[in-house]
Amino acid sequence: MIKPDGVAAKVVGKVLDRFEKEGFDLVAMKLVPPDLSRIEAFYSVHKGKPFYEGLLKFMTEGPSVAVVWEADDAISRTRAIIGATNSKEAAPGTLRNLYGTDNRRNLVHASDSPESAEKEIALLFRKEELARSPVKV
Ligand code: FUP
Repeated sequence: MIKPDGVAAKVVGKVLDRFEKEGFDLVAMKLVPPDLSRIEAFYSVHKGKPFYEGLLKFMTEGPSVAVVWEADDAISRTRAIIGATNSKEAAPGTLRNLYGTDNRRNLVHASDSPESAEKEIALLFRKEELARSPVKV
């Protein structure tokens, strides 16, 4: 997911380009209007944490771009491409290092396990919107 800061900064193309260059296959993509209840469901695992309210406020600032990619070892490779959660600590050349700002405004979200990918994809896409189905929705 390219978060509202990435859309506002007009770096959507740069993020997509990076994944395409890594050989990831596009499965689904769309611009998602900010919708509080969906974002609450998306981040339900963080409910009650000190940063939760700020995270919701940021994620409802504007639209995000939801993308489903397919690749071998997609989850670990994506972590390496995007860098650490805190953009200030993300390794040089990672997307968050290049285009993120801090711990909250960190450009992208990436699923951290097949189970969270399944849940997150189901929150954002109908089954018919997936060009291939890497996970059951
Ligand atoms: P990540 O898996 O890298 O997206 O990071 P987490 O799942 O740990 O955190 C989810 C989101 O919560 C982060 F992308 C940004 C936000 N967050 C904060 O705003 N402050 C924090 O201290 C930690 C996370």
